[in-house]
Amino acid sequence: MLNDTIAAISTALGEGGIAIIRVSGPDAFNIAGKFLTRKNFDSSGKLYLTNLIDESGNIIDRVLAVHFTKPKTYTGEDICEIHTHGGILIARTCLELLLSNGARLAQPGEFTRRAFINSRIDLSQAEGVLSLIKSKSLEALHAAARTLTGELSGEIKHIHGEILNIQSNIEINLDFPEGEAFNDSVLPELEGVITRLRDLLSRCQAGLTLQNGIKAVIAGSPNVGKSSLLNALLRKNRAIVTDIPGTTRDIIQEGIIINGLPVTLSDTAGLRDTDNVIEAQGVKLAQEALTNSDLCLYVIDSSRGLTQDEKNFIDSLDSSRTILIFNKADLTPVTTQVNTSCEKVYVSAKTLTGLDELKALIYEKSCNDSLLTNGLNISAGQLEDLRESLISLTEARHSIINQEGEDITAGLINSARILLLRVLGLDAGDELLDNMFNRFCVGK
Ligand SMILES: Nc1nc2c(ncn2[C@@H]2O[C@H](COP(=O)(O)OP(=O)(O)OP(=O)(O)O)[C@@H](O)[C@H]2O)c(=O)[nH]1
Ligand SMILES: [Mg+2]
Repeated sequence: MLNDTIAAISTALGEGGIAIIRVSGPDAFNIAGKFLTRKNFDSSGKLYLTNLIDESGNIIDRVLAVHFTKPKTYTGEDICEIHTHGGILIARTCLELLLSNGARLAQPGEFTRRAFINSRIDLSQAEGVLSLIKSKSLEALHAAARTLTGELSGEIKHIHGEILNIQSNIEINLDFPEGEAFNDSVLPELEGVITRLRDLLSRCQAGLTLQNGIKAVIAGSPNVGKSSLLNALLRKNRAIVTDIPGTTRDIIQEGIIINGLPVTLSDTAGLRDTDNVIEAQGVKLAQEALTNSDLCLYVIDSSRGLTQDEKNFIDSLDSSRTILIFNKADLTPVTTQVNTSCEKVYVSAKTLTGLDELKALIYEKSCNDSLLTNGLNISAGQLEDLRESLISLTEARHSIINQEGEDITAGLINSARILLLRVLGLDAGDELLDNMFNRFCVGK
């Protein structure tokens, strides 16, 4: 596979200042060279001004071209980049010339996949590249950059080294069972590794939250001010507001960023039994959205007090994922007792009071502040491997305490170690790699 030379347009398609066509592989210089009038690219990494010509020698564009000589390149192979003037036709023509002269169109993420195969980066750094491109906030960008620069791999390698130590201590004991009881020294070491891996997992969890954001659904009875609240949080009139109960039918989704955390807000139809077919569909959609949400923003009209239906509904909600919002705080409140451990906040969508407190609560409920600023990027699959690794280590700890036998402990520790290698991509099968790199765009 690596004997061939790949090419793709690496910049976004469309009209822009410049477009970059990238060619990587053993024949990169030869293939690209056929269409560049300049023959001398002595300095690796230096941009040269030259003409881009077609097979008949017609000038297509005046371009900048650069050779990156292997092995210290993005992919670890020879790379030629041609920087054309931005324009779909120029970039496409250039790419077609390369493809009809020996290059193959790169698959999504294939340049980065080659970087991984040629050991220029490990799998967690590849994830960092992807996250960097997809980041929606500065904080998410920082988390991706920390991963890309190897902070995550460094920590995993460190933990892997410690596990390897423990494993060899246990295995020595398997070979010389008459020696000292191994658990005296191994147990505290293992506990240290468990703590370290748990911390790392929290940082990765925070990174994933930063990258994917959270889904918050605004729900509640009709007319309590859900749509008004959406508009207030967005600071624009996105949803229709009237004093007629049952105004909102479809789900209205908009994104906001709270301290770097992307939050998708969904305004939904007021929850009630209704004979109106359209409204009933809206209510069904609202219920589905709630099931799939990370956070429920349950709105109550504080000037009206709670109905029995509302009390029952609140009882059914998971308090760790719910914020009770007493809206219309500008009006005289009617106090009703609610026995719930849900966080509560008073707001007025009309006078825009209490919105900062609400935002702070949304943020607090979704992530831990210090972890968020230390977030590391990882894919959901890699996070799962880290989690499994932690479970194996915890089981190994139990097996030592319960004296289940050194071979069982050694087996569990070995599984934990192999899972860490998978995160780095050192034990990755083709399927894992396909899953990983298919999420990239062509040209990356
Ligand atoms: N005084 C006051 N009125 C509000 C406030 N928020 C909303 N309202 C009014 O309450 C009425 C209903 O507002 P909506 O935002 O449409 O309520 P909703 O919950 O989306 O209603 P449905 O879509 O029908 O479920 C409108 O007349 C709003 O002007 C508030 O904070 N204070
Ligand atoms: Mg509404």
